[in-house]
Amino acid sequence: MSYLTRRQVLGIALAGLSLKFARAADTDQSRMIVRSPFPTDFEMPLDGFTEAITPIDHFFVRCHTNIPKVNLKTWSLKVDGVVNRPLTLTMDELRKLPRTELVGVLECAGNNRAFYQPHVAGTQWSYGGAGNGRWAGVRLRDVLEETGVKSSAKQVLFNGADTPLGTMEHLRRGITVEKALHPDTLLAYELNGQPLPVMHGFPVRIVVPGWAGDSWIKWLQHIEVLDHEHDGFWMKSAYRYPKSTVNPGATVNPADTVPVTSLGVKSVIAKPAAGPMTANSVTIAGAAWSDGSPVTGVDVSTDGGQHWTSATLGKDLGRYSWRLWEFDWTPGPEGQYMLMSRAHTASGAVQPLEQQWNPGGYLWNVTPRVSVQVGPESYRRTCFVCHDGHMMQTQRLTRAQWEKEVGKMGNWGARVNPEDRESIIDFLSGTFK
Ligand SMILES: Nc1nc2c(c(=O)[nH]1)N[C@H]1C(S)=C(S)[C@@H](COP(=O)(O)O)O[C@H]1N2
Ligand SMILES: [Mo]
Repeated sequence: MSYLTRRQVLGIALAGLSLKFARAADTDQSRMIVRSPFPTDFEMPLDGFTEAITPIDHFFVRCHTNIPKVNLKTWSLKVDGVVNRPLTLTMDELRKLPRTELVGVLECAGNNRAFYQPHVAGTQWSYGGAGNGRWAGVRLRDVLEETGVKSSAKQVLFNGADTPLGTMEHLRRGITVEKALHPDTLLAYELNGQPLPVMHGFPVRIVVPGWAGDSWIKWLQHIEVLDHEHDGFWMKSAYRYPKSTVNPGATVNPADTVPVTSLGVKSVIAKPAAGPMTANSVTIAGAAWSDGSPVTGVDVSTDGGQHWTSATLGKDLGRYSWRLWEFDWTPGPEGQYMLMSRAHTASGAVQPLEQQWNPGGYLWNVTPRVSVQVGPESYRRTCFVCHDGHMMQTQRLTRAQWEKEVGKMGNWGARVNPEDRESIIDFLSGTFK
């Protein structure tokens, strides 16, 4: 009998893990925040908002139930309802229609839900329930025109291949006929130049640019044109937003709500992180998007909203895309600084300074606030010669230990001016303790 070495055991365990991931995921879980292993909800980390296009292995995932494996050989897309000529399309037939593409933000309606006060039940997304993809496929309009939509049509309902769990109703979401016939609403079969990944709806999903993710049905297999508004659970009870302002924590009568549709204007600060500044200067950076009205500017404040300065915008990838922005900042004297960003659009929409609470925790888009602490000039000019601030940030030392440490650094060659010593130790021992 032979025993496995630790290395062998580890190797087998890792092989098992990667096998499992290969089966379950197109997404590299190691880069994602797992909000729920099942049903699968993976969040993009904050640094994803510095990427112009979100790579597939960085793209958030939101599933209500299982992830179906669709077999293209047996798959087809049925289109019926109040149409003159119901249709069934294979992938080959779909691909023969004119191909079109756009870059667009997919954002979960419940993104940032974790920030609502009072708290709201549901997936506790921080910022990363959003991604910016290059979607390619055909116009939904082209398919609907082939079927001939009757004038009585009101809503277009989408049905995916995932199956309900327990006694829940099958997830079906509808969009207005107007949005369905909009030339930018797509039946997408590609993301970032690749066949749509399984997790993101292979073989076809609906892309409803400017609208929240709940309308972007994945694993599409049936499109039904209705002459009424679908009154299933997922339209009637879920994904609804109050028609008017409600008090935080209030219960809202369903009659006073409407379905979630458009996203609001929003910017996100990807860096720096909140906490002590780790360098003398920093590029404040992030992304900004809206409901499809072009983002025309992002203003940045470093003093809690008293003064605003325009950030530099990155490349314009189209009106549904997010736009990267950045702002170089060298802080003034020691102290606490509140960084904020505020996007505005061509239609005159401005990112709000206060968030409206709502019972579903949807459509969070308030100006982000990141509080950073700037050390005294003495600390910055002495310690940042050799360190970025991360080394100091990971220490938990008493004042006596910090005194010793500063002495040790002096022995290693750091130039610590005698008149700076006290203020450096004050800051270190008051901050990293
Ligand atoms: N068939 C189906 N489509 C779906 C969902 C789902 O659970 N099943 N989730 C929706 C929600 S709530 C969101 S936010 C997006 C997430 O898309 P992603 O997983 O590609 O990021 O898909 C939408 N489409
Ligand atoms: Mo969502």
